[in-house]
Amino acid sequence: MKRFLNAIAITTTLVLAQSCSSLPKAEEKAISVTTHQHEEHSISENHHKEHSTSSTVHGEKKVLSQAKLKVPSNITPNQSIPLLIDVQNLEGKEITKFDTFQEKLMHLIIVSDDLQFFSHLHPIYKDNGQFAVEASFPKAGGYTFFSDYKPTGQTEQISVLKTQVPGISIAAPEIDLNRSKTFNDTKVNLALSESTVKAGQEVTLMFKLQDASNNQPLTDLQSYLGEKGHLVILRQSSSLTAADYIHAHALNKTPTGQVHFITSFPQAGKYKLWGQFNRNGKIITADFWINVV
Ligand SMILES: [Cu+2]
Repeated sequence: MKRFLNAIAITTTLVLAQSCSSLPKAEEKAISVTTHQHEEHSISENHHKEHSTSSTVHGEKKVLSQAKLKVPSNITPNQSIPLLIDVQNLEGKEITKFDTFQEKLMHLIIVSDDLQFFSHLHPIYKDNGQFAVEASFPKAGGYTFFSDYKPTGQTEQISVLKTQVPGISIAAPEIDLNRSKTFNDTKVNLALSESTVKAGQEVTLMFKLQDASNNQPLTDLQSYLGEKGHLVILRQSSSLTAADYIHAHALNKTPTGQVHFITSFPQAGKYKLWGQFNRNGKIITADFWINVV
């Protein structure tokens, strides 16, 4: 149980243009990825293991930050786990000033690597470049974190972090391409502007939200993090990277009970989408799969 393996470090630096869909042109974001997997450190209560990300150069925009994730050395499923994320410049010096965007200093998306689990959290800034948040992990297996933040005066950064919840992971259920689902008292229907979604092609994703009791369009949608809705998209992959991650913003003008997004999918594959909406103070997370050819 208390063993100590050598760290395996995998470093990937990638650069890509993320589509930021409320804008007519794709907005470019700098993205950095590195995975440092320190498997199974020996334990002491406050001993965290670290995973870190590295740098990227993106066009003329130089990326000047990296993030490190600290998690307890042995994560038990379904328990509240304290996470720390340290943001630093490339020399390892903490970054202490961040701009608020979409109402928060940091947006953190956590998914299980099979894309069955999704969580959208907002870590709180503590001090010395460190953010803290609690998360719980439903089952054993790999998890990927997309940490989204904006150091003051810089472009938005996405750092990809990974951790492992020990134990035997259960096989993921089959991919379900159903376009109409009910989430508690809300029925959500996803319609696409294209009958076949092709890689690289712009597509409008239309979420139609109805009250499940009477099938009437929702009239009690409110803004969520400053917008009509948020959409996170990930491509199914054996090892998730920033290239698989899309965060789209809702279009402003849509019919009652509908939230629309425009995006494009960078490559063929199976993608999972999580649309998030605020129904009268309660956040609805509506997940769907899309096949891109
Ligand atoms: Cu957020």
